[in-house]
Amino acid sequence: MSNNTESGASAAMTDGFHLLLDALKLNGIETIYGLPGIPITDLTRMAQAEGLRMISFRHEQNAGNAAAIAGFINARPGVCMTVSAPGFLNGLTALANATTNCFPMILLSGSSEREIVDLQQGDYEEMDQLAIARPLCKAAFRVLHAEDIGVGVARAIRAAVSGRPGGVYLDLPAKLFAQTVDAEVGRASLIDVVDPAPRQIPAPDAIARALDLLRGAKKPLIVLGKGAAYARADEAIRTLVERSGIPYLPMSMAKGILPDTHEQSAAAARSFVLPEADVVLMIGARLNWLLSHGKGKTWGGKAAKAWGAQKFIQIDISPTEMDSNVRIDAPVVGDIGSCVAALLDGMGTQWAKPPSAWIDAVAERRTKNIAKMAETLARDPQPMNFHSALNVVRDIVRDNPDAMLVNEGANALDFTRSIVDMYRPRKRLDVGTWGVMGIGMGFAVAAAVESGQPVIAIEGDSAFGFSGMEVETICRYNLPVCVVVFNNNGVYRGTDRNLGGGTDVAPTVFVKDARYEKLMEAFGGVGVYATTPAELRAAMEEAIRSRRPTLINAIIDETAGTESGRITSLNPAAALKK
Ligand code: OXT
Ligand code: ADP
Ligand code: MG
Repeated sequence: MSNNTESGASAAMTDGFHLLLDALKLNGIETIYGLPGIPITDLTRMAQAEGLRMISFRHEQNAGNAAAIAGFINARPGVCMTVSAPGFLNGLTALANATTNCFPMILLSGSSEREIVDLQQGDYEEMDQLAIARPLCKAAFRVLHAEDIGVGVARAIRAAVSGRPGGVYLDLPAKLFAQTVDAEVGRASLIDVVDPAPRQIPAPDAIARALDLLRGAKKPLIVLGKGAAYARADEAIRTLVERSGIPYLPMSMAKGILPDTHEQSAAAARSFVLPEADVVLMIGARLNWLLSHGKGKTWGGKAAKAWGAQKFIQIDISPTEMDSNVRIDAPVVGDIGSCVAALLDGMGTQWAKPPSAWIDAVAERRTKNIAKMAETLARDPQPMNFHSALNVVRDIVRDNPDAMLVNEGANALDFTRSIVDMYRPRKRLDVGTWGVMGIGMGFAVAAAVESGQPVIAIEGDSAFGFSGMEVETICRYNLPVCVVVFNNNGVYRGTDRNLGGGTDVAPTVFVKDARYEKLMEAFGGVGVYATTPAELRAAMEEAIRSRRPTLINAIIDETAGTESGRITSLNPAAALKK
């Protein structure tokens, strides 16, 4: 672009559109997930022209979820771009969810003109977006001048990935894009962020304290969370587990850091090890609801904690995570890679393994549960149930360990988590900390785009409905995604009755025998209606082989599910029944 100067000479100019794209490119951002419209339509076109990959969605929440999980997969911020007010709000749920899950993400949103918004004069899509985003994300910034775009993007990147990762909002009023700047000045204003997520080395005394506690343990346990998967310290974590000989429990998205078939995995003995352990080493996992807040029945009842019978060592990058639910006896604050390396240094090579009584007890419970599970999986009921269907998925994932697995639903989630073993890190992507439905197709798109690997999405029929229209996106970009809808005719199951006796079906019940596979066929993908494990197996194998967008409508016994899956007790009415 060039403008005539007063002297008549031509000076190269740039503008807000290009400065933003240049700033992203300079920092290694290759893909933008978004949805065009005023004021960002041209920005999305220019992004393609400038060599960025623009993945355009049907609803911003799905684009946001895609960006969030791209952040988790790559440990770099995933970027989502939305239009003002309604588009921004659609993307905001994903930004808040990313922040809750500690995924680095940047939501870039066009916004309306400050002068009009602030006087509430009724601008097109008027909304004070910055104020609304701020409490829902880790950081929020607005850029008003094209010369500040470089700083705005740099601040967003640092805020998203440094310390505890999270979601960042960057507000870009429409006028910014058309501002012009001398190209040389513009280029000089951009920042190539140096060391965006600096290592945080733990204090030596914190390491010594943790090792003292671990050394004295009779029944130690390691809990691996999704922070451990995010940290990409896979080798160090494996060495720590194996050298220490301590049984470990992977949280859902930590499955696969070590293969689930590892002999030290205590996943199949969860309800035994949590209350029994005397020293628990938490690595990148929070003692939130998913771990019963570190107390109560799951952990051996009141007595266990009150008597200090259970001690906690916690490795986390966020110092304020310590003592959030129970006393942390040995806090280790730092990045997981550095902390685990320091623990390994301190342990040396002659570390004594835990007492065999503990190892044997865990192994016994594990073997018993695995045998029980094998028995259930071997059954072949008519109609197909969660177990017989997941027995197929389990084999397919075992045979394709690099495939990405997306998973949401209630029973469809909980049974998949315990039945389908994972073999590699960062392959299992699910509803996370909030247990949120709707991540499915956004995660599946990003998993395919970012990894290039086949994606298997195991979806409850309700869960699928939250993002189902994105099968068009999957077909449009011809992504190797195999969606399996576990169709049990409703939320949890399909047999509930209208308690008022009217003609409306119960709130949890859907149209019977819905033909979800036709949705995929409508856009040129492959649709399969599967009523038996053999049909499901053949369809999944073909989907993986062909890499064609596929939706398998897996018909599951509508009576098979339980209310809220494994978390029935969290329903308020459960308290009334006690
Ligand atoms: O030790 P024990 O004996 O206890 O046994 C455990 C393990 O040891 C054992 N195990 C094994 N055995 C043998 N072999 C192996 N390999 C093995 N591995 C494990 O198995 C058991 C269970 O193990 P697990 O899973 O590790 O242990 P547990 O006790 O379950 O762990 C506790 C938790 C809390 C960590 C775990 O349960 C967990 O992670 N839960 C997550 C639950 C969750 O997030 N659920 C989703 C939310 S539910 C609800 O809110 C839904 N909504 C509402 C809604 C939402 N969420 N979002 C939005 C935006 N709007 C609305 C809706 C609408 S779900 C839902 C839709 C549901 O309908 P669908 O049609 O989609 O789904 P269906 O139910 O399929 O119909
Ligand atoms: P899960 O749900 O699997 O238990 P959580 O999301 O509750 O996991 O916990 C993840 C934790 O990991 C968070 O407390 C976060 O601060 C921490 N974390 C994330 N990345 C790192 C890292 N690189 N180093 C240390 N801690 C990290
Ligand atoms: Mg269902």
